[in-house]
Amino acid sequence: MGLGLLAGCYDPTPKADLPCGDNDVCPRGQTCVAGTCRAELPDGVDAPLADGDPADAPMTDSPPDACPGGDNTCTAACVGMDPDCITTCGDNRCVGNAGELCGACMADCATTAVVCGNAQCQTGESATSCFADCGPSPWTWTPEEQQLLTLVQNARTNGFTCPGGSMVTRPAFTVSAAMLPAAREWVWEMSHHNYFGGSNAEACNGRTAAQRQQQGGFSGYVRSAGYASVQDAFDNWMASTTLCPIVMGSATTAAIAVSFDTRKAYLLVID
Ligand SMILES: [Ca+2]
Ligand SMILES: [Ca+2]
Repeated sequence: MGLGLLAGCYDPTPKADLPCGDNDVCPRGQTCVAGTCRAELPDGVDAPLADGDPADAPMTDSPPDACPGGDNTCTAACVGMDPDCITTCGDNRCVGNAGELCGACMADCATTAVVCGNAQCQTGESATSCFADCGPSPWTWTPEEQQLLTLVQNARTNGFTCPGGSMVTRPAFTVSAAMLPAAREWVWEMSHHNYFGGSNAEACNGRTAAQRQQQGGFSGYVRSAGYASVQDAFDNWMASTTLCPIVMGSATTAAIAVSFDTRKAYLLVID
């Protein structure tokens, strides 16, 4: 009898519908009902296990592969979540969207190869994929650009006397949409990358001013960084014996770019 009970305990599938033992004892998982051992229903179940209701399905609110590691891509939205966004200056990887920028890590980012962080918004890069080089879209500082343009146009059409010069009146500039992208790329390098370059106006990634002007379709420029307001920047230009004559010069076409980021930067390009 003892041997039989022991064997019953270890029987993985005790037979049901056998007579109950003494004191209505049944094998584990069975209950004595009217003298016969019956299989028990699982405890605590009062509804079907699966009723097909989609609300019971596991839910996620973003694709699990939105920021996959190991693809050598770090979008701005993935900073802090994507192993590809970890920055180390000197590892030959420029991760501009994670803040590794040309001005601060020239070892990795000062290159004309297509990398995000070299302060050049290149083919295949956009505000979404490479905020570091292309800046926001839509552009954030259109009102400031309009403000600066109005100051420039008013000086030209109303007439202005540059320091050491005589009164000059000019037609308003024809505003060029074609020159605007390169102008904004440049002002973004000054403000977001905090890179001004030297008097040769070279780009952080090694492009010369002449190359930048050719790419942007302009032949001259006036720029500044660090002034607190559009008015301050304009007043500084017009008080300069070298910059004012450019603003008031004979060029006919212009674009103006302004960006307020790490620094405030202002740029007039002309042709
Ligand atoms: Ca790096
Ligand atoms: Ca780039």
